[in-house]
Amino acid sequence: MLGPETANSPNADDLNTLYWVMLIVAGALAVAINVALVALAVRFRARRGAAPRRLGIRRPAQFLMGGMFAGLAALIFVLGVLVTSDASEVEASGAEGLQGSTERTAQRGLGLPASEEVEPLEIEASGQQWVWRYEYPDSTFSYYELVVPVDTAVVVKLGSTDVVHRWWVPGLGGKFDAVPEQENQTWFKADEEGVYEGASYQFSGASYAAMRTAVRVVSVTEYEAWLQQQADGIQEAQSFVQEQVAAGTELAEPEQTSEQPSAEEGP
Ligand SMILES: [Cu+2]
Repeated sequence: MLGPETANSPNADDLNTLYWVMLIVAGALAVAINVALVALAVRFRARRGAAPRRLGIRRPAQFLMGGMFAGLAALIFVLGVLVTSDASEVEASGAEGLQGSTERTAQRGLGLPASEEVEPLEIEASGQQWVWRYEYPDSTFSYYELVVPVDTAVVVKLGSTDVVHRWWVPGLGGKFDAVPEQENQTWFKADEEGVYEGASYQFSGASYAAMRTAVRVVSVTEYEAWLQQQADGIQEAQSFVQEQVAAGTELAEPEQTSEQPSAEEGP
């Protein structure tokens, strides 16, 4: 693949724009410099019976060229600052997104005042060796896969329980560090449903390569159904454990003792 992954979020789009601008400018410069080099070599080359001509450079030509390169560098720098600061601005959710549709808010009797800013969906992403844990506003959580609604501004609050991890889903934005005891955040607004694969990019211990993630973007109704299902599943698992604990420890103990000898077997 020549270019970066297709951008499906405004900030990823900004980064891709920069990528292409840089690539084209750098490519054009490389071509121009090499063409000039060959042209000059041909023009001033030594001929049979004649000494090579000495090329005298006039000062203004040096200033002109130097000025041009400096101007170009300054232009790229300013463009980089503008585009990256634009990429960090969290956009508002769209009409298809969570809380975006007035029809849906009316349906659920939420009646948001028109003037009120719609808050983005906030997700707590916690890196730990070696898996990502996502916590949703209602305290429901998931591991590895983050499920979010389409066309919705999602702010990802990054944290870590152990070492520095890096969150990166190329289709949805840039790379961001999750540092223990520090807050960092990024955001995205997926414009299309689908699964966006994340990548491991920062060494965080032996199994860091397996510390992948995925963002599954679904419709708002699917998201709500999933969230409910996930919450029910967690609730079920928790009450199961509580029942086991309440039923007494006799259940767990014999199992443990029977398991122990097998662990000591082997060379
Ligand atoms: Cu990691």
